Amino acid sequence: MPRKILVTNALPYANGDIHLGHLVGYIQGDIWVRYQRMRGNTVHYVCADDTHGTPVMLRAEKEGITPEALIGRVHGEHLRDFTDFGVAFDNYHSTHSAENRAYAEDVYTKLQAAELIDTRAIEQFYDPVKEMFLPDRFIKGECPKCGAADQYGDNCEVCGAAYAPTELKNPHSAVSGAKPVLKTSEHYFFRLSDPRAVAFLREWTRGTNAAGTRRLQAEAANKMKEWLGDESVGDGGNTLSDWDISRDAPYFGFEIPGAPGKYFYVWLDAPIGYLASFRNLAERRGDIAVDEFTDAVRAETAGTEMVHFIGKDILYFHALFWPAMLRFAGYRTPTQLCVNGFLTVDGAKMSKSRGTFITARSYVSQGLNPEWLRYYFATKSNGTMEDVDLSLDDMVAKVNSDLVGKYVNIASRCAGFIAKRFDGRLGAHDPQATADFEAAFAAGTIAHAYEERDYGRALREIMRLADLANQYVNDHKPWELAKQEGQEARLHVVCSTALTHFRDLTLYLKPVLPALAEKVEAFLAIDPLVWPQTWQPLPTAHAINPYAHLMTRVERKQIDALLDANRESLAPAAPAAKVASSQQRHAEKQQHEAQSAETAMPHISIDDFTKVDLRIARIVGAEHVEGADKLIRLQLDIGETENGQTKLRQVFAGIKSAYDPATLVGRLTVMVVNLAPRKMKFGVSEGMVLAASDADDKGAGIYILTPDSGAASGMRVK
Ligand code: B3M
Ligand code: ZN
Repeated sequence: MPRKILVTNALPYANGDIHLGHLVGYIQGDIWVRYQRMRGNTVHYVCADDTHGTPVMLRAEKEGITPEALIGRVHGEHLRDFTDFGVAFDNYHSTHSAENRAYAEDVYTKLQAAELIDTRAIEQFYDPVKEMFLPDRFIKGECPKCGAADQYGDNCEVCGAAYAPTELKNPHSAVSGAKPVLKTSEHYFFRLSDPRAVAFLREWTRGTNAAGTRRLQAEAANKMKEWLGDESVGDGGNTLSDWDISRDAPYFGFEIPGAPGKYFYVWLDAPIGYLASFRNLAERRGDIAVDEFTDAVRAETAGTEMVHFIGKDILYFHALFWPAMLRFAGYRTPTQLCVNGFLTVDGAKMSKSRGTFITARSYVSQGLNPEWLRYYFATKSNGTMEDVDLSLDDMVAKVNSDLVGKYVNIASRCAGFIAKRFDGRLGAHDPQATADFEAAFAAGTIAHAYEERDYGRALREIMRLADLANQYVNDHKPWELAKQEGQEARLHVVCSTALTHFRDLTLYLKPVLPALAEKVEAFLAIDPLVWPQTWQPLPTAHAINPYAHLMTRVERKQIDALLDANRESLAPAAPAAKVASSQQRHAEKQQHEAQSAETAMPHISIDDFTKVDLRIARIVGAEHVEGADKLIRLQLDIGETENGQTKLRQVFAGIKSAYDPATLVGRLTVMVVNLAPRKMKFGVSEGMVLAASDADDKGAGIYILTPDSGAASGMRVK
């Protein structure tokens, strides 16, 4: 019986570019889907953009467009990136869709009916200027543990402490710079602490699905044990707390039915987006019984599966909240979570300053072949949650030696003789060679490895076969047979046999290298390759097409150019030239509450840049500000006069930790003069001065910019 599987990948946020870190999980998912289809199983493969939440709302505002316009544009970019990397979803939808709203409301209403929704008042930071509650990531201040400046509201990047935003010292809103105030509001909670939920999750996270496969990888199941506690101890060790599923207006999302001004938290409707995308697909296709995949009872009878590919940073949401939501709303629960680790590049976290924070787009536009990356990622995937390292030299070596040197080489050494000597037609195959080839590997090994997502193992096995196929060509040397009298028939058999081996290797590589496989199918003039029931050689007298180039070698210099491109396109690189004025509190990175990766700043046009009026300024006064921990009050001469008098500008700069005011007087620096004046507790700030610091203002100090000698107050900087 063929399996019926709904497969999903995590929904990327609609507020940033797809980068190579994302692609690890998407490529793993796509390979699995292609493998399952080659086995004759029915797979629906869906994804969508995750569109709701504060970061999208604020970014749209900053760009001066509606959130709908923003998510529409990003949707196009994301879909193009996935398509270019061969990640072929049946549907790429959006969480901002009618289907998603309907599902979210249905799930919520059913949870309410099951008495699993509670409301209670909570106190939270509120930005009085922007008039909105602030997510933790939009509050900054000094770490309550180590005092490090400019830390987010949830944890300190210097000492690693986790805390509540209310514990930050000198908190400020990253949106407006204002000092947040505490404000109470009513929130909606999903009662995960309910004994029914805890009991269900204990069973679910430990169990196996109908096929006998564990729902969670061993490491994930262990993590769950930590989170869920052990029922054999004391009170059962339950550590789950209720989950806050509402956010107050203004918020970009779905309003909660019966709760005006309250919105579903982005993480509530994000996974529901899997179902929404699937329903949208089914509606367009018309031949999919949606309920068989989504309804608890019907899914059980139909034996359908639902498999989620996710990154390890979102395990918590997918192994606790999501199955519990589904279970108590009467939906089917996931059959399996396939969790991947993070990507490192050359053993380190992706970094903008090293150029290893590589976007999917830059990879493609630099002319690199996406299948090189698919192959390399596959060789490094073993079905566990371990991090995947992209070692750039190793990638060059593996692609060149495995794919070009071993695999493609078989065809390129044999195909020409078939075309030139045998009118493009194959001859008989060599039964002994084929038997040896087939006997060399256990037929199920590769299939099993694919099923378990141990692609590295599958590829090692395939490359071992490629070695054997090459050995056969080396042993029989068609190029010598071609020169020998009376060896015509032998030459025909050797080349035909090698091409049959090549066909077999292509079949096994096809889930990883679909575009290459398609070229080979065209070259060999064969039907799309599927997993064979019984083995057949390429038929005698079968006509193939002339050999066309299949894959080029990757050169290290292409990789270096890619790194350069990513270094250049990303600003600011560390150490970052950054504005140090206290009023520059804007969230430069539109970071989601749960997003850990840095996001690149979008490109701007020269017109955008020239809107910033930068001038040389002479510091004529500098003094401490009473009651301010970080600020120095600067009086700046930018060559302006009023009634014949030099007119000074006052700026409050957050450079107190680095400078003694006395040493600043008389110096030249760079000032943004056309920043809207801002009223602060200590007076009006009429611009800002530029200073450098490391990316996170951590430890490395603050350095104000100074022009070369010869520059004078009032000169333009451009
Ligand atoms: N958008 C976070 C992420 O991209 C989040 C995933 C949602 S999956 C339902 O990793
Ligand atoms: Zn700290």
